[in-house]
Amino acid sequence: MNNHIKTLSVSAFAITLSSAAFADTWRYAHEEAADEVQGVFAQKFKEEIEANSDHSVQLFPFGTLGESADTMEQAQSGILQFVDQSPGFTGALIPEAQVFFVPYLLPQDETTLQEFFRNSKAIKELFPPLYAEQGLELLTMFPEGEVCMTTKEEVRSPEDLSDVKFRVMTNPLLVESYKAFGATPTPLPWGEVYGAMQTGIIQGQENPRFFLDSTKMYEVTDYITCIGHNNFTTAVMANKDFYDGLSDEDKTLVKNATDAAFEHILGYQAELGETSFDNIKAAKPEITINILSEDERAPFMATSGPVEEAFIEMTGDKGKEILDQMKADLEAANAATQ
Ligand code: 6CS
Repeated sequence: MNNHIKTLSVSAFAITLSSAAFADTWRYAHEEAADEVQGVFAQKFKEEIEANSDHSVQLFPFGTLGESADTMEQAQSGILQFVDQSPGFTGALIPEAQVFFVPYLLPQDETTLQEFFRNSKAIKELFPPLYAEQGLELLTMFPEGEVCMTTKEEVRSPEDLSDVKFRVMTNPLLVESYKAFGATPTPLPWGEVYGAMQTGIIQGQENPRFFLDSTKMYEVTDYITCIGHNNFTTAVMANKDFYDGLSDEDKTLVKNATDAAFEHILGYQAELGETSFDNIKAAKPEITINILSEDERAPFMATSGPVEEAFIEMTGDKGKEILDQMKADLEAANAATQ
């Protein structure tokens, strides 16, 4: 081989090596199906990463790698680079994230809600160090829609929940919240919920409107009741060692992809919230959907103070700081959207 050819083939080898070193496949797991809200967010993130770099993103929807607790462990250990886990499952790891289960804390008005998620100091400044302590880089949090209850019997007041074993995500504050609502809370991972409703092990559960439709939860339930107590929040994070090891260019890539997916999902989930009850009524005309009046909501709303206290007992000064900041952020969002 003459020297010229030798140099050429060595540099071709070097180019192959360098692109192998920098063009990675990043694994990203989420808690929903590919066409549900978390899946649509993840797909947009993947498209942005792949359109703007040589990296590729492999998506793992719910069920492919286990339950939420499993994918969180995989993300913490670095098997996964990205994970979407909702605060509903993060209670044991980051107790402060349970603040999202103080009833009636988040606003019902969609514009105010979006303003809050865009600008919240609690989300952007106070939560990231708490996730970092668990080996996670918090990338964003976003809403998935108004949470409503589905039950076998009609619910008009807390008394109607007194004989109801009500499934909640595995989260101590959500347990407190449903105790305060009068039910017998039963924490279960998501994969067990449809079967448990079908067989009568539980008689109630809650989820955002779109999820009641997309998971066909209406098939195993007769009443949907909305009391305006919450909006489903989820969080996307990266393994912290992986994230810290990224070049500045790749950190910017991840940030831009997150921002694009965040903007995309805000509008997407709001539209789904509008159409999902029509779909449910079309699929099961005999279902009853009750949006409780202000008067009917009053006893549920009265639980927010005691549940807030339970939250502060569980989380101490740090939790109080977050709750106070959330309230300040919500006031600011309210003022900005009046
Ligand atoms: O209730 C649950 O467990 C599930 N709900 C939603 C809306 N997303 C994922 C979560 O696992």
